[in-house]
Amino acid sequence: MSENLIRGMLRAARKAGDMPMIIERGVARLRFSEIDAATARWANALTGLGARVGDRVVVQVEKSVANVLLYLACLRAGLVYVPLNTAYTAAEVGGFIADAEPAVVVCDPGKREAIAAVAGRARVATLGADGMGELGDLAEAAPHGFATVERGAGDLAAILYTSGTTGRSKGAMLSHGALASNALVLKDYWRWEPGDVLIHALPVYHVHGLFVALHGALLNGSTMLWHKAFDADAVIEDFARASIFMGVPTFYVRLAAHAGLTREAAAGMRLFVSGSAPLLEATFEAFEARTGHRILERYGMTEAGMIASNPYEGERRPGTVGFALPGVEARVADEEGRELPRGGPGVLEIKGPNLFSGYWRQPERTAEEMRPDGFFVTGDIATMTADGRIAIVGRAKDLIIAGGLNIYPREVELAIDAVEGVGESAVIGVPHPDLGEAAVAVVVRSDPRLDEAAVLAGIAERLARFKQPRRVVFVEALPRNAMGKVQKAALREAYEGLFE
Ligand code: MLC
Ligand code: AMP
Repeated sequence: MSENLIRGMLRAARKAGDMPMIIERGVARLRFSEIDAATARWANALTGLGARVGDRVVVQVEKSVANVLLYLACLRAGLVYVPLNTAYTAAEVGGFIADAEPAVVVCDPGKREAIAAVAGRARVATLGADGMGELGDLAEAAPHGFATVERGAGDLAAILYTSGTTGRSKGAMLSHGALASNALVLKDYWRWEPGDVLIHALPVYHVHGLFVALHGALLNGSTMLWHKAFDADAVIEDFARASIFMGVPTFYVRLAAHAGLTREAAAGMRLFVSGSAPLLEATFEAFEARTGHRILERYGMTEAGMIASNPYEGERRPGTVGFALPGVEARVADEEGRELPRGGPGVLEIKGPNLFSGYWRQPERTAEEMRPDGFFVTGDIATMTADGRIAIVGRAKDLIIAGGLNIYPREVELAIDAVEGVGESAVIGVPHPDLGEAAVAVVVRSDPRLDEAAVLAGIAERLARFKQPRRVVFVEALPRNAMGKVQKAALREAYEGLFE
């Protein structure tokens, strides 16, 4: 039997019939009844460009209806979808292309020249936010029939890049089976029901917006109210027409600060989900006081999709991420992978059908994070109660999460260290009222004339804007321990009040 993930979506679409699949600013942009023919046309366009089963398709385009069709067409044609953050610079995109070796690269028309210069042997095709561009034109003219490619559960559907703590990116390989199992578990766990309407305001190049939100709506045949980017005014306005909202904590911080967030405004909503970074208890409480809704916090990561969730009906406890999802095993372990007694902190390890299939062409790095018994080492520090409730209390990995986006300090340090006049640097995350955490660079100068602007200018072409430190501070020397390792905890403490 084919386990191509698209099959379940096409089945749900047939049931949903003429219902809108995507509504943008009040206008139905796509109906469920249209997606069979539309994805067939897009699949024909991709194969017309030379993409064959198993080939990678690297995609860096603005969030759009056409982008969704492109993703679904990749599934349908057995191509491996590789989405990239639109904020990545051409230099960063070039690195991903060199690693993924795609047959086709799809980019915004305005970036064609810059991307073509780093695309190597891949075919480059453009796709604008409105569906215009070379690929849009090809899809428009392509035949309406396409035989869905048979896929087994282990065949790859997507590769999502996550940077490593060494600064080098790793492509997490995600199979049709892993994505389907996670989506079906969430459909039950969060009680998706007929008639649910999802407000989709997340980007569609990460797990949260692409898999958790999009797959949920598509497998349930639910209409999505489509927001190109998060805007608190527009989201609150849509509460009256929707039932589910998903966001990163920054979305909830901004909603809670908005005068329009009231009990009446949110009265028709059924479920608010938060994840991708820790939700502060203060945000949870402010949101409940204003709306009466208790936000359901869940926890996940690129390599595993969703791992744990607060219950739908039981207690949604702030500061915790609930219980391991059905089918997922979780343990809190010491550095050797031995399970620790319940209650104390340790590294969270997990196992289940949701797990990735390894890092693309990096078996040695996959092996570093997998235990012999199949558990994956998340790098998050957690506690677990006797009845299995998990709280994420820290990170063993050197990672900053700003506004739900990951910043790997090592990658930023390498870029800063290459700037003329820099002796050495340490990049840390410090509390930020809007983003949760923000990156700060602590720099030792080799040239005393170096200033903050020069450091930032020196990395502007290399790193996406969101990775660039919000502040650069200069010190005489970095604090180091007896082993010579930079004491980041001491630096975090020294600068924790920087954004208050
Ligand atoms: C934008 N900027 C950021 C940023 N987003 N800087 C740090 N962190 C971020 N997250 C920068 C911009 O480059 C710009 O720089 C300035 O901040 C303001 O830009 P903006 O476009 O006005 O920002 P805004 O639209 O308000 O974006 C903030 C945001 C967005 C929080 C709405 O980042 C967002 O949608 N985040 C969600 C990310 C996400 O989907 N994460 C899920 C990962 S999946 P300047 O100074 O040049 O103007 C995952 C697994 C799981 O983690 O469990 O889900
Ligand atoms: P990513 O690699 O982008 O998928 O990010 C995954 C990381 O986000 C996890 O390893 C956690 O550190 C963090 N994360 C996701 N959800 C939560 C949450 N609810 N609470 C705390 N951290 C979270």
